Amino acid sequence: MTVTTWTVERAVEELRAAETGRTARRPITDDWPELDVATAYQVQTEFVAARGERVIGVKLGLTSHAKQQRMGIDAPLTGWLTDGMVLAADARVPVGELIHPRVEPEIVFTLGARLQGPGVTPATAMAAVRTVSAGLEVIDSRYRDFRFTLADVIADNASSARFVVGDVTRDPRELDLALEACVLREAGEVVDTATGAAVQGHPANALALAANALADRGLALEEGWLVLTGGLTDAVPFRPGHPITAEFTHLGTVTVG
Ligand code: OOG
Ligand code: MG
Repeated sequence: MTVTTWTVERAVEELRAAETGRTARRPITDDWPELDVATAYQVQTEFVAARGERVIGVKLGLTSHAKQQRMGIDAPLTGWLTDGMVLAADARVPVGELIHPRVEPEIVFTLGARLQGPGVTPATAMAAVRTVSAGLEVIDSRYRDFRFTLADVIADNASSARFVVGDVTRDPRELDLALEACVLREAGEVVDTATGAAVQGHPANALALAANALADRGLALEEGWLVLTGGLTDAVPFRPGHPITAEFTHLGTVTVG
């Protein structure tokens, strides 16, 4: 019989070491196959707390077919956003601080009211939204080759690293976000396209999903928080000198270089 010596604390230490040492590791579940989703969310909370930063919102992961297919996981998940993850508009990707960054376009909500599940519908979710913006998320899995199970990626705070939010803010009630289009370019070349419908049929569904999933853990989305609703397309590996741009129909253009 093998006795596992893994604990939440040990998993947090391993992920922190991978992040600060910029060394991808093998999936935690290779060493700790018993790691379940509930325990993985405990690891996630402690892993983020270890950064010593302020939580400013929530991200959804694996909300689009493109992302689910690429990562081989068909369940959406949530992670935390902190003030230390924010990049200024047109910022450089801090490649010297990251392992193997990838970039993906997202639709971003700013909440004008607290949103607490259970029972949040897309309509009640949207009633809590103040503005909608374009964003680019820079993900950076602490696992080698971005290879992980659902529990692994939850523990790793959904591969969070950095993100940038565009400076155009719109009232989502004036737009049909399912039809909001995004053209993703790398060094000027179109690499992918999508509309907001890629995210759970409509980004409002992703927001409701986040509120209800957090409620299962006794948590809520707070007024003023940002919510990244999940990559609309597959993520693009970042290469210095090859800026990535997401151009949206009504939400403007966001670039990281
Ligand atoms: C997991 C993070 C997923 C998204 O928007 O789907 C995510 C990964 O792809 O490494 O941020
Ligand atoms: Mg993302």
